[in-house]
Amino acid sequence: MAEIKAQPFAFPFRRQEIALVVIDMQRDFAEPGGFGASLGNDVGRITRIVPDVKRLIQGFRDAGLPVIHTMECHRPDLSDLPVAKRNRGKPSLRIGDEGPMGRILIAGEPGTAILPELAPIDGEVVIEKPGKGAFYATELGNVLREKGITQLVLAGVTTEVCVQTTMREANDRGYECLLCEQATESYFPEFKEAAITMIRAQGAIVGWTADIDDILETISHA
Ligand code: TIU
Repeated sequence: MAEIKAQPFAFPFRRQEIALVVIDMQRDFAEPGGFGASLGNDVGRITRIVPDVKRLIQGFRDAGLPVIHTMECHRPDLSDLPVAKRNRGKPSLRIGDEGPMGRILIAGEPGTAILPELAPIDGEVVIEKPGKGAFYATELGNVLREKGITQLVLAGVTTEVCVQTTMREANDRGYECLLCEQATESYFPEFKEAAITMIRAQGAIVGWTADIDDILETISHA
């Protein structure tokens, strides 16, 4: 059986059952004036991983493997936004407020869009999610079931918030999850390192982590 070199041990690769899930590579988390910046974060860290996320997406496309994108966003009437989420963090601009890129984290607004370099292409599933995890209140579980997917490679932002939450949701649902270390980022480098370490601890208690080149190497020969 093919394997991807990974930690804490090799990831058992099943070509027919694997998909890439790219979490929340949106302008709101990566550009000044968006949600991430409104929480006081240095958003420049996020843009630095764009070339590697792009390379990973291209590798999956070239191998004919599915790519799924997620976007953290809410309905314009805020009916899917808990008051507790809106008020959390005392942001300078709250979700739904008008910012320089449109309304913060609202579906259809310019700032909520996926970064143009990483935009989905025709046929790729885009999941709009109101929570940090991509399974809560979305169609992701059904989409994966219909495609026969049981293994997820994860990329995107931020490592310890939406990526890790999604990975934990997936792990509890029985998916085998592999996090691409170079294609994920946090506003806090120490949180990225800690998330990677805790995910693969205890014999991959949440999942595996791997180097981007090791993932691309295996999928390119599949
Ligand atoms: N604030 C933060 O680190 N992340 C989020 O709010 N959302 C995602 O991680 N996508």
